[in-house]
Amino acid sequence: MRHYCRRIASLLTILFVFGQDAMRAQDSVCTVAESGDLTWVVPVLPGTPVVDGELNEWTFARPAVSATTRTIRDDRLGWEAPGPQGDDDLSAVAQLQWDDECLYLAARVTDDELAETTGQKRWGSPWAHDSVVVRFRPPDWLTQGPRAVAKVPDDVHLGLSYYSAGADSRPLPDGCTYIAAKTDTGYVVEASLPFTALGFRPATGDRIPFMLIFSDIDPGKPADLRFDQYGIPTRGFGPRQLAQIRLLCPDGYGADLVAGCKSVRPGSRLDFCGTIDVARREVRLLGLDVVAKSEAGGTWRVDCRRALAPGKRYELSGTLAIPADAGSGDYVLRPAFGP
Ligand SMILES: [Ca+2]
Ligand SMILES: [Ca+2]
Repeated sequence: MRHYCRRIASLLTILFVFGQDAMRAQDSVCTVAESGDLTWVVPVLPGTPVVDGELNEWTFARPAVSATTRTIRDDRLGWEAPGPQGDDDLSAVAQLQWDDECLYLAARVTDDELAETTGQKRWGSPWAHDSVVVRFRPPDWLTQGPRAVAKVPDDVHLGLSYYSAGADSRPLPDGCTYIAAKTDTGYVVEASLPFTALGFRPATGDRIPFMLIFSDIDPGKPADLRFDQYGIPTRGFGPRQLAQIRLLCPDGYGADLVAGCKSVRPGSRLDFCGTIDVARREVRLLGLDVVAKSEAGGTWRVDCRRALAPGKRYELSGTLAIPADAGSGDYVLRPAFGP
């Protein structure tokens, strides 16, 4: 909570600086400021694919993750250690979807040589195989919050390793499953990863530190070229250096808001801050809905009309005047969007 209070204090400073953008509704203030692009946001739209190794229901026109020599070296969206010899050696695109139960991942990997894996071979490390390793840092605000469902490690690695036809896939924990299949240029992977493996029930707007690591074993090459790997998107290995998955609504945006306190008194004031990512197309923010958890508390809206452009992150901050006739109790804040 101390962290949130510091954040609120700094954002209220921003509110002062960008005061000309503030829109007032009675005594409430809601300020919206553009804060950057979505370079480090991995957008995830809702959907429930059939996980069968066929990627027919996926589109890769705008992949959530694109791992190529260019994106790693020129766009500086990740690291390589050691680096592949080019996109034919190792490159990939990946896409994600989510529903109330699972995060789904599909990846098309280009790999010039597959390390065949038989049913008799013990799996061992994902880095000893051609693998798509999915890494999460389940955030404390979800794993220790009201939607927590299971205790999980600080760092979750799931090795989605290629396996030969007739062999079994790598066993994964917590109900996670995947199918891998050979293609003319490498292999594909399709996975179903229950949110219980990340320790919480999901909600639109959730942000989860995340990266993919593509591991490549080429057994027929000289010793110094038999292994290479990409990690993307990431600026490093700390939780704040990873990119973040953002769970979006069907219209392609996601928001999370933090209030200074969850319970309010009539006539009091409530500070808040938060972010909105807009991934797909322009949307119109109408304001903030303050929704009481009990029916007696009522609901009201603070106007904050603003068009939000795609490809951008926005910071919201402000303070709400709680009406004198509002009921006491717990409230949640929700951004309201409309035409
Ligand atoms: Ca290769
Ligand atoms: Ca390989």
